[in-house]
Amino acid sequence: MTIYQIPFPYLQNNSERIALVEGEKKHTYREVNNRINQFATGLLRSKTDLQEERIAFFMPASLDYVTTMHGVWRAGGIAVPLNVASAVSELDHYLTCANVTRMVAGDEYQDSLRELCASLNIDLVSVEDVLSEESIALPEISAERRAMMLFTSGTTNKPKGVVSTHKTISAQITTLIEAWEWSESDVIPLFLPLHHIHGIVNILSCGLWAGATVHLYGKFDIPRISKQIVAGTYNVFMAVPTIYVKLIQYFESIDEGEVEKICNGFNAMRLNISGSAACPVKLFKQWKELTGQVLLERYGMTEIGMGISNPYNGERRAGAVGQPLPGVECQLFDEDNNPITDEAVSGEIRIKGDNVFLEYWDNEAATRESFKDGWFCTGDVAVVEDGYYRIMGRSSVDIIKSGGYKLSALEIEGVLLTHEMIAEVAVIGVEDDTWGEAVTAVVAIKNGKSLDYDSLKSWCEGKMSSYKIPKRLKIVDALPRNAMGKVTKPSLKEMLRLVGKS
Ligand code: MCA
Ligand code: AMP
Repeated sequence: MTIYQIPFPYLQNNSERIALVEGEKKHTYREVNNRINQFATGLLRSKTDLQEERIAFFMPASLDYVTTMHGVWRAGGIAVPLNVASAVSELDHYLTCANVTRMVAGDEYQDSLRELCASLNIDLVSVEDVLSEESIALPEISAERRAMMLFTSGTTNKPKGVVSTHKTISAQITTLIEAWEWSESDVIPLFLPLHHIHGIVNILSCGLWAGATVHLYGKFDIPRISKQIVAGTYNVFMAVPTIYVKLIQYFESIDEGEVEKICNGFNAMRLNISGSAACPVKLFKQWKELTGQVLLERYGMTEIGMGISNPYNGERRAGAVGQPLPGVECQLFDEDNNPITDEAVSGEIRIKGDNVFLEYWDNEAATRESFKDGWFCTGDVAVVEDGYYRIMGRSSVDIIKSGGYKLSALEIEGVLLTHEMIAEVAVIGVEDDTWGEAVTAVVAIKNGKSLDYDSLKSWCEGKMSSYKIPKRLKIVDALPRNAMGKVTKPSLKEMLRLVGKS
């Protein structure tokens, strides 16, 4: 038997159950397993172990994606799934930072990646190019070996590579299987991007580990997904708050009878989950009124997978994220690094457990700074009320959560500052009903120049992923600064929030 550390039992046992559904195509676990082995064999070529070679891939949710991810794991490489919505200019950083040597891309992306890969000496291939006719014995890989690198924005200019081991990923999956009672009878749609934990671990990996069926969508295609919901295909649904908002907006655009059918489809499910950003209490209540579903909100982070969750059985509280998951240690700390033991006193969430990542790739200093006494410091502030954690905010104003994506204000500012009209800029996230926070650029323009929103937006295209492009532009004479010369972002944020409400 093949030995590798992330033990997906239904794949290893060649189950004849359906693992993946891609449009009209259905793939059994046996079929997927064989394809993964052929791919891993092809990756190895004459080697016996990839020895943590970084293999990037650029493709939407598909059989090819699963083949590549698991193939890299089984051959002993580090999987580096990239965001297919990235601007090519952003990919350079990911590929260079991770020292990627091979890139597996879907046919539709090959042309746009060719020049970049050639300039970085990266072998650009497709899954078909790699697949071998036969399967050889694959390497035995210890649990501590590095398995995956995901890029996350932080308080530094450029995204950092978060490295997880086979053990980390297994722990992140198994805690959710236990807590949310995954089983082989589950059927779930997957429409979230596959370069983040939410799509990769919570949906795809939990589904495949549990022997469930995962329906793959290239994007959040509301009409197609709704049709399946009406047909009663799914019993579990996981999404970011923006998706629930967008579904409600969609309901407002279609006739009442259709809305009722879709809501009945949701009502019949065993579980609806919201996460990746705060679920407003108003949204929690609206969803319950429409569908009868009490959303299960949970809290996670790229570096830890999921940490805290409302209970599957028991009260799911609006505006709260619940209790630490099985195997996850969670403690609030005050600013002097003292653990907080009193309820109702807020502090930073710190996490310990097998679910916690190994390191930021090639960045010892950042790794060291993010741990204190063995605890991973999340930068999120919470309070415990009556046994339930409630997220109060983040310690950094330079992190923005828009539609579930974590964005670095500094990274966006860095690009905007190269605009010839812009003298100074502060990027902030302003409270927004659809996106949670809307990226907003507060700009002081150079003397004698002018700038309007539309021209700024088109200038940004191609320079950053489209979801990072500011949704709003506010022109000011000069940025407000404190006595130290630092831009006072919290007061700017508050000012623009109030303007937005008026
Ligand atoms: C799309 N647009 C956005 C966003 N997404 N703008 C701001 N923020 C966004 N998140 C913009 C596009 O640039 C485009 O702008 C317009 O909206 C339509 O784009 P489209 O792709 O059609 O939009 P959509 O399909 O409706 O996408 C919205 C979405 C997507 C489905 C909510 O953003 C999404 O999949 N978000 C989830 C991300 C995620 O999985 N995060 C988890 C990471 P224009 O029209 O101007 O060109 S967090 C995580 O993993 C941790 C561990 C956790 O806790 O879960
Ligand atoms: P990411 O690094 O993209 O995985 O984003 C992780 C961040 O998302 C966390 O540090 C939190 O700030 C935020 N987050 C995730 N889930 C929630 C939630 N349920 N409520 C509030 N914030 C959340």
